[in-house]
Amino acid sequence: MKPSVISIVLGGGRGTRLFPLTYSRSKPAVPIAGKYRLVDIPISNCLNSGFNRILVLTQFNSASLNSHIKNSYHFDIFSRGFVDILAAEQNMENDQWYQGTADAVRQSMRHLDKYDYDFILILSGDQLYQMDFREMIDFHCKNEGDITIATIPVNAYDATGFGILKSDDEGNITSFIEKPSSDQLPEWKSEVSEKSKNEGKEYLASMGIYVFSKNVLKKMFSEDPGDDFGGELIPNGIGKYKTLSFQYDGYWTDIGTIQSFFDANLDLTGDFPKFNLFTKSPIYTRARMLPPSKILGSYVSKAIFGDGTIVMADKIENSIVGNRSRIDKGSTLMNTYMMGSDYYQDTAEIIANDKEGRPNVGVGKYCYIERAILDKNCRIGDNVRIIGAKHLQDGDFETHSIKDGIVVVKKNAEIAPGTHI
Ligand code: ADQ
Ligand code: ADP
Repeated sequence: MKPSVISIVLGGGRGTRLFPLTYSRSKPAVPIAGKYRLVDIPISNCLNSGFNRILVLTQFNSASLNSHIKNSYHFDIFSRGFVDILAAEQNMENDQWYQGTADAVRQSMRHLDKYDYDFILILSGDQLYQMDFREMIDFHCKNEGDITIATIPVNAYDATGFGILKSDDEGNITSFIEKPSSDQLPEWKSEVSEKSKNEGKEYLASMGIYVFSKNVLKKMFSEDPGDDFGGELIPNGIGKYKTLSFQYDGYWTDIGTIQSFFDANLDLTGDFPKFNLFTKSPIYTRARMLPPSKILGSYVSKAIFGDGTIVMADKIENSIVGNRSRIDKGSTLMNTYMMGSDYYQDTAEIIANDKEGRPNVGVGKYCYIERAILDKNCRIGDNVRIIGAKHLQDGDFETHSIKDGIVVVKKNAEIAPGTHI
């Protein structure tokens, strides 16, 4: 019999490490790969696994996430599927926002009571990976788990940013520590495969992907007032509940920082990207009915183009050019993620801007842009140079921020002609 599953995507974190991309939109709504949003990844994984009842929990800047979900995920009336947003809300018993991941799910439980389900699959809203969750649920059922955590080997550098665990030969998790300090690390090494060992990945990390049997989760919530899964409920439950490690060996990355977001996106432009967009399991997103992309006389290598772009540039290399992007002649984009635009300007608008010397939406003439992220609807004037570099100091300015040596031009920003950043 098919297991009865409800999936919950945790999309409520403030996403401060992704500022300025998350300044006016929630983290799951951040555009990736030129045409998708972060939230499309966990939702597509669920749909491709055959689980079509999905709730997205959110609380910050939910407007653009709401419109994306509403416009993207429609189900016919016979499938009984849905992707719904549950925004933090006040009610008679509670006037607080979600205090953490567990609290967000705890507060949402009353909305789940109207559904039939045996298992809850809890997912993060900020990770890039392709996973068949059926295998994880089967593993949970076959081994009669109360809780199953998806795990992956990581190196010592990354280990301090994750929940780290140890398990016995049968895959039972015997201990768990959330974000250990580097001094604590040596005692948290695990037996891993020869391949992982050779790559220096000797710590078993929680991927923040959990399966709970329904009654177990309800019991845990009634016993443990903790707000977070990683910091409280999971470690407190070890020994009390059968907690299993489901080891995953595919590509998985957490995209919580500008650096990891930038790397994960640009990796897609390579010969053999770690995340494969071209698979039989589609990544769903909003169908936009845009025209095909048009490229006029540009040298292009290792680049991904969204739909409806108009590119007259000299050179586009190692870059992503998002939906509706317009790049004028003589310009170069290197190692850059241009998110694109929400709209096209009409000819009258372009002529008026040219007359007034106001940059048009997109990248103007003879610009050089390297190691940058251009958020949506940017207006980059002619002869602008934007060059990110590792040695640059972090900073936040009116039109852009610098983080990890990457220049992030803010949404709707206007960069005057001739500016050098
Ligand atoms: P973190 O990623 O640090 O660690 P957290 O920042 O709490 O955990 O975020 C997990 C997910 O929940 C994110 O998608 C975030 O947006 C969302 N979230 C955070 N606070 C929320 C709130 N109040 N309401 C709703 N959603 C919220 C977690 C685990 C680690 C594990 C890593 C793997 O705690 O053990 O190793 O994930 O990435
Ligand atoms: P983000 O992608 O940054 O999260 P939103 O989803 O809030 O932003 O905005 C995208 C939507 O807004 C698009 O669907 C587009 O139709 C609309 N939009 C935004 N700016 C304009 C504009 N100046 N003219 C027309 N439509 C716009």
